[in-house]
Amino acid sequence: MIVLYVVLAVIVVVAGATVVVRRRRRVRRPALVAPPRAAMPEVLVTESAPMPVLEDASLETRLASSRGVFDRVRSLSGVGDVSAEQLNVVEEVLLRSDVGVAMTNSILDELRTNGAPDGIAAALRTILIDSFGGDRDVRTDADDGRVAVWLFVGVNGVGKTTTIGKLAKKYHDQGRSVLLAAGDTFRAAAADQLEEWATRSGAEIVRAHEGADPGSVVHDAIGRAHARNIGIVLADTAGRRANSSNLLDELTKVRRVADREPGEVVETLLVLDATTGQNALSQAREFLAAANVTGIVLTKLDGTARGGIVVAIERDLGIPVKFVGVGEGVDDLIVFEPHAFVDSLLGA
Ligand SMILES: Nc1nc2c(ncn2[C@@H]2O[C@H](COP(=O)(O)OP(=O)(O)OP(=O)(O)O)[C@@H](O)[C@H]2O)c(=O)[nH]1
Ligand SMILES: [Mg+2]
Repeated sequence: MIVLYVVLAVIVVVAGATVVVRRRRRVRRPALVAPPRAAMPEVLVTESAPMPVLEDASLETRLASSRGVFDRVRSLSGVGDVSAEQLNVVEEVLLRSDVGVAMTNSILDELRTNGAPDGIAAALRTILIDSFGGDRDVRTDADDGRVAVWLFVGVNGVGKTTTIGKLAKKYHDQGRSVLLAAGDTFRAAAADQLEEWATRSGAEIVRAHEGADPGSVVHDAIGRAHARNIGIVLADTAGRRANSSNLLDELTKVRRVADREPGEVVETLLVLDATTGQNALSQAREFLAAANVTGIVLTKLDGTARGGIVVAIERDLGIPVKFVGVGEGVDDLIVFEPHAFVDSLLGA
């Protein structure tokens, strides 16, 4: 009998324990499942929201050489008055990055006068951002019934054709129809190169034989765009001629043709190669005198430590930098944005 009681007691205890365990399991299960479910919306939001951050990060990587020059400024500590020693570092860094003597001196004056209440990198960041003008919008639409024409001008090798290819892709991807005009008839390979970009980007192209009149090519391109209801013509031009006045005369003629109805030149973009530093500025002055430039495209910013040239260009020429090239790939052209640019040099 005693044995029977003991066996019954053991059965009751084991069954009770199993219920407790089961209950515990049943109670625990939803708790294990719930956290990931609750976290889902947060994950989705962070996945879809951070595009600008990613862009900034990639800009910083592309501008690594220029950022490297600013390492010494970023590591300067201290707030309040800026010491002579610190000013020397800032001066050296700005000159090395090709900000230019005049702009460097005015920045040093400002640091001396206002000090650096939040640190030197922060003070320099504010001064550089403030040095940029506000209006850098690009016009993509012409007046009613007319075709918007963008002319790309600049000396040979700066990146005109490549920039046109990148923009054609960008606008094509946005659903706009684009036509490329092979206005560089100086050598046959120029039109071939543009045609490759047309194929890659899905844009149409009008080209002619080597030595053809560039004005006629642009005229035909506008006519075709108008007939086909294509809103924008990106016109390439030659970067070389026997001499520079010859080149500029030709550009003036092309411009005149392009601005005749149904065409309307809404942007004339001077393409400059950032790796040539201050030389780009003297080149630019020649073009500005002749070509009614509305904006600068600064290419090859990825391959140079002289990123400060952007600051010098805007200050000295008074023309906005509208796009910067940061690589040879089709997506390596970005709309220039002063905050993102300065942060890529001086951001933590
Ligand atoms: N790294 C880098 N290379 C670039 C960039 N833009 C253009 N290039 C390169 O620069 C070289 C010259 O570019 P092109 O587009 O042919 O220059 P272009 O002004 O049309 O030259 P011409 O037709 O001779 O007047 C090419 O090898 C391009 O790949 C850029 O932003 N970054
Ligand atoms: Mg070219």
